[in-house]
Amino acid sequence: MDIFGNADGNSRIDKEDVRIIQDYLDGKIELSDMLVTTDANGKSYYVADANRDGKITSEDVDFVNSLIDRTADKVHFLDGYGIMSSCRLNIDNVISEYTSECEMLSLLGVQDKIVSVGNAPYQMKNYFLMNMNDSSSVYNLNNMHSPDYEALAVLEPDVWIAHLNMNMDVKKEKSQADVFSPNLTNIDLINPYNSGCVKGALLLGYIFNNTAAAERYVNWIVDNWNLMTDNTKTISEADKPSVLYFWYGGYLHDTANKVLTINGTSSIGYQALNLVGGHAVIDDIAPSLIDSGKIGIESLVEVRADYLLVHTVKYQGDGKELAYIPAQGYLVDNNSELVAFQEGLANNVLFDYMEDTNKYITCNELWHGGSGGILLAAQIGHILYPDLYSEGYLNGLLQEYVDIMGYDYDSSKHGVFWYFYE
Ligand SMILES: [Ca+2]
Ligand SMILES: [Ca+2]
Repeated sequence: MDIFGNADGNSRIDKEDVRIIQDYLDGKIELSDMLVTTDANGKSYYVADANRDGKITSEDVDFVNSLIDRTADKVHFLDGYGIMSSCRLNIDNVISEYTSECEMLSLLGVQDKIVSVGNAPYQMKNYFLMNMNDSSSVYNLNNMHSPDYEALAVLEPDVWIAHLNMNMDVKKEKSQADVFSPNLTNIDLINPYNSGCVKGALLLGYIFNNTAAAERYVNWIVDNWNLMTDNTKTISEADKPSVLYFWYGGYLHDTANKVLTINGTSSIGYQALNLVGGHAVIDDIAPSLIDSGKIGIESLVEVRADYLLVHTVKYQGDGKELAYIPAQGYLVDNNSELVAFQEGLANNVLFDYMEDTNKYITCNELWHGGSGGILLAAQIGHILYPDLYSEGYLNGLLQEYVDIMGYDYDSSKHGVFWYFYE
């Protein structure tokens, strides 16, 4: 957790951080022993410099004490994109852009502070905002990247929790709020502690004064990551099925369009696939594609993959709703659209060689952050290795996640997230 004053870098700001700084001031430890963090520009800082004046002095001891008793005006930190940020601790009104930010505020028990959300959580507020006393007056940002700033100013936001690192300077200037992005959408499935969703949960846990809840969420991610990592160790490389994993659109939607968007090696989809022991075809045909990117269908004509996965997003971050994406998620109880859509993948001539029952879609609600990294991996695990990941495990994991995030919701009665063939 990159909060200045958190001298040992762990998940809490406490007397141990004060002790480390005092030990340095007393000459018991060297400057070279002090933890360093690096921002997005590669500039390094001592984490113990709690008041951010460039030196480690007794003022930092005082500052950390004021962070512990929460009397500090502001806490300073690097946000999830490595941008130097600060945030007040006395917070009434919060802008929460996307579903993952709203889930995190539910986890931390502070959804009543929300005054505005982006279109995706707005459209699905009966789930994502269910812990607000009254979500009827919440303002819809529509396009979270470029909202109506004048309408927002009326809401007097204190804090704006952004989903991505987009238009941050404009948001700061126009809203006068403390604006930062914890990068909750990011998960690192090589080292989960390095994930935006893990570090961001702990950061928000401090800011909103509920570190214990944030730690429960982090432990859930790490425990299940360990389980999956151990399972995958039992699978030899040669036995791993090969998988093509695209975003819906392009050629899949319109065969006149000769490109597809494929999940690159930094994407959640690629990482989830690897975590549970799938072989991503992109490793063979476009290993340098780090972010998701376009690939011409001519590169796929000769490919013979075992499975096709397609990721779908109905409510886009820019406020658009894609009518052709099937109804799915927490608030949908009828799976007929999803089943028809998934079965429709069988008609695509490019993947005609593949077993029809090896073609699946994955759901946007299970993409971002901890839910994406772990629940998506479990879904893919069940598709590829049903003996290792039973449907009972997958369903149990989903309910565990819902419970941890603080939602009163029975996922055995509600929700459409996946469809498996008998
Ligand atoms: Ca600490
Ligand atoms: Ca200082």
